[in-house]
Amino acid sequence: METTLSKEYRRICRDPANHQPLAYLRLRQAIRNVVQQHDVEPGHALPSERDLALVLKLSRVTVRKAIAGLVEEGLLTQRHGAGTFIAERIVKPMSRLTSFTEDLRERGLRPRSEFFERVIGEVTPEESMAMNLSPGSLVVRLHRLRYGQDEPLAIERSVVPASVLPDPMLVRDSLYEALEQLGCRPRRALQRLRAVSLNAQQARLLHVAVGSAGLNIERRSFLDDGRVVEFTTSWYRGDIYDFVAELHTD
Ligand code: 16G
Repeated sequence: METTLSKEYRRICRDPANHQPLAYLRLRQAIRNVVQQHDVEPGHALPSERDLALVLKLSRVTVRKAIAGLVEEGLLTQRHGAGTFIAERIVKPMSRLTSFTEDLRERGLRPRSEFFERVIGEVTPEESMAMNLSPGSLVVRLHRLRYGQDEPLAIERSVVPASVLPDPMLVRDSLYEALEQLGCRPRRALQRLRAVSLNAQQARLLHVAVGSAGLNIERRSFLDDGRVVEFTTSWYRGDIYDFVAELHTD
């Protein structure tokens, strides 16, 4: 990995299109790139801080800073006494409002969805309460099984006001990409996370045993003007995902 990484780091430094003056951010990008390009697989160890500093002619403080940010993002994990590794589980920072597609691409995994439902219909009483919509409003409903490479990772049911997303077929792979194109990418979200045992149908879809641990997440996302843009309920596989949050004292 050391040579691939140092080649990538040097390439970034020489790239005239790269205007990043800070070495630790360039190194972070180089590590991200080698993971995304599958030049190094999950579970592999990163060269030691000392070796990286020597090979890349950087200070250890710079290398440490680059690594710390990627540990926080969930791309790398550190095991005490053993070193730093490319994360095997998918670590999802809870402080960033990202999409499934973005999360997977960042880790070099190919996202894919199987649609069970992609329709337009009338809002239910529960949805109208959750989304602040008047009874009778139209909504788009998506029910999807979400894959990373060819492995099923999550089941998602999303509801989006038709006033924001007029045609369900505008969502091809990513809901957030479709919303972005409409100028309605969510800016803020409220999320509730709950531990669940996956029922028979969910377990069958996610290729795990019935009763396996899952994470049930409800997300309500908002536009800048306060309108609710999505109400999504997801069931993520508990054996693969870690949700992490950074906490601060007041
Ligand atoms: C994530 C979101 C979900 C959102 C989806 C959009 C969580 C817990 N949930 O799965 O609310 O609708 O991403 O992904 O993170 P997409 O743009 O790939 O369709």
